[in-house]
Amino acid sequence: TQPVAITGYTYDELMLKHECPWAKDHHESPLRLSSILDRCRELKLFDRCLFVKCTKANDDDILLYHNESLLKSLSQAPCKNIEQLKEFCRTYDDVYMNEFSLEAAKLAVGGSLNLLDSIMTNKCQNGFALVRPPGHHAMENEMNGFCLFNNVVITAKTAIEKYNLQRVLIIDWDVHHGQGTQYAFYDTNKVLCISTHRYEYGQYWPSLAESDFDFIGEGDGQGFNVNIPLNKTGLKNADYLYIFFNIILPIAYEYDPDLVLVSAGYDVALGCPEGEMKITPDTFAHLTHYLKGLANGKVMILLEGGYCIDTLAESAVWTLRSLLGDPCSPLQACTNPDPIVRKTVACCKNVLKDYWQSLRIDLTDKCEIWIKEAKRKQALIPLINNKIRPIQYDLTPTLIIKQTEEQLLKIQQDIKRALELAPHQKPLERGRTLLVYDELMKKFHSRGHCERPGRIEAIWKGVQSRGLDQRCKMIPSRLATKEEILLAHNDEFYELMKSTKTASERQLKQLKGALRSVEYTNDVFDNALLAAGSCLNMIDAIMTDEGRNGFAIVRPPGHHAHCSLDYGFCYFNNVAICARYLQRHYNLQRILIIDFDYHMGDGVKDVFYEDPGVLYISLHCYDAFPPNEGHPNDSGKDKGLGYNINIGWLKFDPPAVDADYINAFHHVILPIAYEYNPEFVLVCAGFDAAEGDRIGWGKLSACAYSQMTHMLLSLANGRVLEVLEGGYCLHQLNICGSACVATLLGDSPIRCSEDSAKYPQDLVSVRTIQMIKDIHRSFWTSL
Ligand code: Q9C
Ligand code: ZN
Repeated sequence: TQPVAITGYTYDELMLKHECPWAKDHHESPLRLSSILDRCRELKLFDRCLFVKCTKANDDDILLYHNESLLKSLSQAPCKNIEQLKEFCRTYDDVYMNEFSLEAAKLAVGGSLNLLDSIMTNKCQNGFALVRPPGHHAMENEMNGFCLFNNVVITAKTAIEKYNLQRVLIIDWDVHHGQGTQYAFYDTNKVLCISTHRYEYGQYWPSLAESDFDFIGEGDGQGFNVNIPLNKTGLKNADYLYIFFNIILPIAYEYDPDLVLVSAGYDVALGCPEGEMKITPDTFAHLTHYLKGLANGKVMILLEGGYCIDTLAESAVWTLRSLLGDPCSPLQACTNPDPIVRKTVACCKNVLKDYWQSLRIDLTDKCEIWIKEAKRKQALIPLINNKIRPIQYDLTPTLIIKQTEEQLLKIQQDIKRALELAPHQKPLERGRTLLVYDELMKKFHSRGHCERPGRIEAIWKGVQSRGLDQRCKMIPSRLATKEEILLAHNDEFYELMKSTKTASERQLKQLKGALRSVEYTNDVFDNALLAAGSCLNMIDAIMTDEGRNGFAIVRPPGHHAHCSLDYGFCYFNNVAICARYLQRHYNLQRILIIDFDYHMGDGVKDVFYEDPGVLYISLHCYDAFPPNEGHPNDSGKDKGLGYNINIGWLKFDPPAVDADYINAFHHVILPIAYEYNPEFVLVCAGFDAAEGDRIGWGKLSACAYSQMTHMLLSLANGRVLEVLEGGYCLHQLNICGSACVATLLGDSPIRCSEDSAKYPQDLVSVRTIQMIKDIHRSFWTSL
């Protein structure tokens, strides 16, 4: 049995003594760290974490990046005398020191390294280094921008040297460009650096030419440095999600790192006077959640900047909660990413497209013009040449008073509203993942038919053999009532189905003749009622917080069943009934259904074809049964137009691979899902696109299923119910089904193991995604 994931954290009280001796109101203040600690304690988060002791790094650690002369001059800094200290600091760009600074900086490095050790030796799954001074501006030979030693660089180098890692991913979402980090790994592919930063064509500090998108690394490192410069302030959640979905996640998945390090500056958060961006604190839970899908969940967050105390603490808290596996709070209004961000992302993709196959969507000739435009604007701004530097820097802290009273008040109100919109819910005490399974559902069988009782048994055995049932809460099965079946079917059909219960052998045969690709026995009616009713029990349990999410191991499947017609091994449409039930009994306005069965759920589609209250997105092989259904250009009808999305792979050989499915999530499903902002996610969980299925011709591995499940957990407050549909290879049902349950429980999703699965294998799948984007752009602003 795999243990529950543990989250580590580290800090040291001494870090609170590092303070600017000549400007007590300096915004890189001890209060930053203490307010994070206070807020974590208030929410009792540390009670759920593993404390990792902070110890001072030794010189050898520091020398992994910095040189002797920096170390020497820092140890000889005239700490006792403020005037001399000022003279000393003046030779660096925007740093201060006091008598505690050197020790604090060594603790920041040492704490990070101890946390790395804990993660690499599996004492914890992930962790947060709550450290200061920050690090990402520090360079080989100099301190810079409040940073003394480069914590993240030394951590990455240690990961490579001590633990022999081949690929480390550094995500730097601090609002400033971590130039110190970029320089450290510019010529290596062992570290992939991805940074988003305020740039304004070079006007914004540190005003370097090399912070722009065209600096992509050199030598072995070509393509492994990704700069995403932000040429405008006031950017919002939708903009950062756009960047994540369109460039960061595709590259990160293709890179397939062994470890993820995050230079987590919260100066992009709403209210920070340095960044002047508008990211709400709960967004960081989402970003962190997606990074947890990589590197077998080995994710380490390192605190960098962040200067609005309220949103800094709240953002750090949301990051930590996400590491702990708490659900993300749904983000509001993720629409209309800024045109300037779209242009930048297009420029980035253009310079990187030869290195990363996953970026080959939405490439455009217009880019050439945008690149020229960006370079022209940049040329107007005097950039710093790092070789020619002033002898002395100004020591006055650049404080912020440019806002008027009125503006400040407005920001305070915005912050208040953002915090109210994402309140902290207590984590559920009762079991978080629910299961329903009942041997009675094995009763219905038809000799030799592939939709057979062993299917649900295979999943159940997979779940048991991994000890997952012990960590889940079992929900009892029950029969659906007639009224419930009528939520998605008509009376006539219900009665016809009911008649099979007592029908003679001869009558059953006659029924089978009429257009139907299903089998009838006297057991099928009750069995189908049991499947539907059990799903509804799961819905009730999730909606009353008995659990957070769940998997319904039921048969017969349902997604091909229409209002008045059984079809394709399906009788009652379990998932459609669930969605109608959520509308009727819980008054939900927006339900997302994701269908990853090899076949499209024509029944589900039909029921909600004109209903914008249900967004149906299906990934399937177009051309497979049912015929002539699920073409990408079929997008719904009337009020439901745009709410039916067919990711129908326009080929069946070679089939879509794991990376194609993951790519479809990044480029299509997630942007649309965030724009829709569902209150509940239902999944038609069919496993017949898996390798070796005899009905489907797919090639997926358990990796795709666990990754898809993981990504969906970021939505709807984590309310996700997966319902078994197809899947006819018992081995794959065992492996893939239990992979989904493990992921629902919060275990790290599985990495794609084979190289072939990491990136799209042929252009047909890429063209399919492109076609869907082009069709749906008119309905969804986020595309
Ligand atoms: N002298 C971090 O957020 N300001 N550092 C420069 C011009 C530098 C921020 C002003 C701000 C550094 C970790
Ligand atoms: Zn910063």
